[in-house]
Amino acid sequence: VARPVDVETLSAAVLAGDRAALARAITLVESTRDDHRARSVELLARVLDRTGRSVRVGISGTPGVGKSTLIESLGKHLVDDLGRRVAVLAVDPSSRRTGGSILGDKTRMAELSRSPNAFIRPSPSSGTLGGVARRTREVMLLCEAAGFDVVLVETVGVGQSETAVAGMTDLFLLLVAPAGGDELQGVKRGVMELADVLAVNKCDGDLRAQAMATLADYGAALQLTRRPHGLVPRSLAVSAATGEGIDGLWSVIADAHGELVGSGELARRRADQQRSWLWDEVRERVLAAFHADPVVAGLAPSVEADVVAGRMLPGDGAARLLGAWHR
Ligand SMILES: Nc1nc2c(ncn2[C@@H]2O[C@H](COP(=O)(O)OP(=O)(O)O)[C@@H](O)[C@H]2O)c(=O)[nH]1
Ligand SMILES: [Mg+2]
Repeated sequence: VARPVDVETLSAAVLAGDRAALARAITLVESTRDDHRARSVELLARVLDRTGRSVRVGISGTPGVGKSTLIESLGKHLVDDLGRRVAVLAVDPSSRRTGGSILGDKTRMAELSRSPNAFIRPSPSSGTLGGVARRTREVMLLCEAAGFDVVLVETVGVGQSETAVAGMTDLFLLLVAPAGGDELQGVKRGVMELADVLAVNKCDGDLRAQAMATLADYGAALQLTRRPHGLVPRSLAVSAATGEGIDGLWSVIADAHGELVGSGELARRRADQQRSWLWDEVRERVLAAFHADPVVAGLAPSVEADVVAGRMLPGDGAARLLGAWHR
């Protein structure tokens, strides 16, 4: 976006499904420049009424579990067999220096990435999780406006990224690998509670029996998780590598989605998500304005030093900094 972008032309091209325009629109939305920010707000406003009509699926699992292979396999099924248009996005809190983008391995999605009905977009390589997540939500809207009717949002299973992804999608798919014994691979209880669908991958060859045993373990554990309003969680075994069970996986996802629509739970989930997105934006902007204040910036080092040395309580320090803020 070196040259000024005519937002009206760009939004029309995005709405017409022009992939090059979509890519340019995403670059604009991901830009941190103030003038780009203003344009991207205008762009999003122009396409807003054409968004929201996709099936949004969050996909998570530890590195190596087979997320990329699964997305390739599921994506091809959706595009080739079901005539859907699939966008693949990533929420990746890690920087390039500390491990790289999760979609860096686009080679595992070689065929899907060549399809005109698929759109694969790696996440920005760095930034706070909140910042990445905000852009991913906006990118998702752009993809919907461009006519993609399934959006797969991938995240690696670390820290809060699962919560962030579950907080912007309709359904959360947790992918696990066959495990030995009855240990549940250290999957945290909170993450289990997020899972609407759990798939044990690599159910093929020598791993088949182990995968089925793992499925039984997880199936039992899933039934014990708290589900205040949600779905009864589904679980199944698949092989992303051979494609076995991948059509069944989509049936399960589509079924669950239909149930969410029918019960009104999808509308509730999306309303909650919009509300938290609003307050995320407010928090981020308030903090940015706070840090940008010269008086606060001038005072911060000494307050920080006092707090670090134990001479001042953090609460007292915060009150002093906020008191100095010329808002
Ligand atoms: N046997 C078997 N291997 C798989 C399957 N899916 C992925 N793999 C292998 O597992 C490794 C990690 O896969 P990848 O998709 O990159 O995992 P990611 O890190 O979760 O994205 C690769 O060597 C894949 O070939 C599967 O269904 N069966
Ligand atoms: Mg991967």
